[in-house]
Amino acid sequence: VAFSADNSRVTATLPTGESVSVLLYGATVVSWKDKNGDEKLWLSEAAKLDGSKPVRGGIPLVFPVFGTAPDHAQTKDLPQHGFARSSRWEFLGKSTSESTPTPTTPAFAATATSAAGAVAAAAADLSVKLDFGLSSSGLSEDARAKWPYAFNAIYSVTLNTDSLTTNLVITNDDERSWECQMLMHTYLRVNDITSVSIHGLENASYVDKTTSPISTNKQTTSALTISSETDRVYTPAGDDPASIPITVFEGDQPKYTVLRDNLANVVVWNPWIEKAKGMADFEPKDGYKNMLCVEPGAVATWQVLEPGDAFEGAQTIVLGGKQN
Ligand code: TA6
Repeated sequence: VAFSADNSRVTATLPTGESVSVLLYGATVVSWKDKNGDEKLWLSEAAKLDGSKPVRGGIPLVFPVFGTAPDHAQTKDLPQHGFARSSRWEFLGKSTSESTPTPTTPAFAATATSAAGAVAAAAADLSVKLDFGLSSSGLSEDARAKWPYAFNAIYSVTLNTDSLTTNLVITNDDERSWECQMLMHTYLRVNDITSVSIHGLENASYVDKTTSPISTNKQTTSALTISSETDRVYTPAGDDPASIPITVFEGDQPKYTVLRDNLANVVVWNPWIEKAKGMADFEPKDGYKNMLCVEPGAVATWQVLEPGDAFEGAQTIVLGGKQN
């Protein structure tokens, strides 16, 4: 695994060519490339990467509040989507794992120079996990004043050969209980939004935030397509909503399958023309044609954490239709 880290970003590349790049600012994944070097995430050409504002693209982290919650005493003073995506996280380290033993015996090492040896080495199904941490002491004075609770967050980004996993563990280190929401605000890259359909949300109830007042409990009975501003908070049906895979197709080709762990909600967002025009850091303006936010989260309700409790949520984005 090739690896580089400086005081602003960490990048890891697998021997098979896949790579991931994470800013310490917000622990924001800003790039995920497949073995051919094709970028899988959308990043605005005007995204601020200097920490002056949350990144427009990649995978910003939303915690402890999704959106704004003016009626919620504990989080009403926080900026939209909370402080996780605009705080400086610490890089805690990396670990790699491979399922194929690397050549150790001299004979094997000798053949490693042969084609067979090279194939064996390339077959090593490597993965690399990058860990990031944020706690109350790492917050800005302003954030801590607005949300004074003791917490710890560990965020792991794991690059596999055919998927990317992001996992967030939040612990309550306070004597008081508090409640939170979390979401991974993933900007997936697509070739043409008008040929995209999203499967897995059939029969799911959703809140539509594009209507005023927002409308609740609407239903989808078929695959979702995007032809105007879309901003919906879905709760897939069934007794384990987090277990429903969400697959993004382009035409008849599955491009991404989003698997969730303990995140019952999925937000689907595309700003479309007018809202894209209205965001200064959204460039190019027709970039809405090349992105789709599919955002696993626990946002429809509040997760109550008693002192010492932990809440963990994860997503795995699998390339193609494969479902691990
Ligand atoms: O993900 C949906 C959403 O809540 C939209 O309502 C829109 O506000 C989007 O997030 C982007 O929010 P941001 O604060 O990053 O501009």
